Amino acid sequence: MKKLTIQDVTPETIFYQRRKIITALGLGIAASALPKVSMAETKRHLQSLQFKPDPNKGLELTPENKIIGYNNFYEFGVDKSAPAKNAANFKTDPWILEIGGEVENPFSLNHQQLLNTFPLEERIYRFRCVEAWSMVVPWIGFELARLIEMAKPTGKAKYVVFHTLYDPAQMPGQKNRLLGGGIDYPYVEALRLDEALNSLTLLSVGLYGKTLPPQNGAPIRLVVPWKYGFKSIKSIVKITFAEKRPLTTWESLAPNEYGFYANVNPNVDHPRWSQASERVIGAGGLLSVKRQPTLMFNGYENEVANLYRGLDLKVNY
Ligand SMILES: Nc1nc2c(c(=O)[nH]1)N[C@H]1C(S)=C(S)[C@@H](COP(=O)(O)O)O[C@H]1N2
Ligand SMILES: [Mo]
Repeated sequence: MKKLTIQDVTPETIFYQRRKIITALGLGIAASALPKVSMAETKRHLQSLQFKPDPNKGLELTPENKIIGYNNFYEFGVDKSAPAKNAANFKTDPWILEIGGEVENPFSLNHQQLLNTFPLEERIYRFRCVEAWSMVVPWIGFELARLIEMAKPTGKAKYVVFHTLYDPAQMPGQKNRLLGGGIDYPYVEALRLDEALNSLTLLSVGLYGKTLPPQNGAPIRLVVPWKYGFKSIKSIVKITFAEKRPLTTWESLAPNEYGFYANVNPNVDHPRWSQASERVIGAGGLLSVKRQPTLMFNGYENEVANLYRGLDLKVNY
């Protein structure tokens, strides 16, 4: 597979136009306050870009209404339609993201700084849930590596640990074990430092040219496209660097079903279902079922296989 670069999906000019728009949205400035051409121009460019068949990847975007209407965000309930409903009034501004632990330079970012500290890019990624459904999402965000460089991990830092907001008053699933799927909150995820530094690993603040809707993990969430979706933790308030691998949420709930690595792998089945193929969430209704073969590392083998040389992927699932 051809290496996925930003140039493949979005010309640089668009980033900067979009960055302005996103920043403006974050500040609550009306679109009319933006430079005259940018909104219409950007829209036109986006339409031609997003729907132009790509000879290298041929990735067809999942419709926006599916990406923002079919969600897993157990803090807001376990049904796919619950997060869009129950997170509608979720307060994501003000927001503080704290960065600390084994770093020389601990710091924090407020809501506005999340959107304008690092250059934003659009990345069109395959997204594969462990439940065997898949989407293609046009994310907007920045490489986690940029934030890591700023934090300057110490020699002891081996893992990067992410924490979702804990706020039972706003998150019904954190108040009620049944509603929240039996998870011990806050939701915690982690990556090895080298996985976190891979240039595919994104901190996302938007999709489809807008800031993230709450149900997709506003104001900032992780996107690790070669791993099952549960690694892509939402609504992050804390990132810490650690020497020891922490116990992550799904691993602690059912260690025989959900491993720490969670790399998409058609040859390693979930104990209760096959991972050899996946159901494509597409434009059709629930009855139009399209299946396709699962790709090794979700199609990003060239970019990430070297991270796992010598590791038995059947044991380290
Ligand atoms: N905090 C938190 N993050 C989470 C989840 C969750 O329940 N809580 N669900 C995960 C799972 S299982 C998936 S598949 C993706 C879904 O992301 P999406 O709703 O944007 O498609 O979010 C992941 N991140
Ligand atoms: Mo998932």
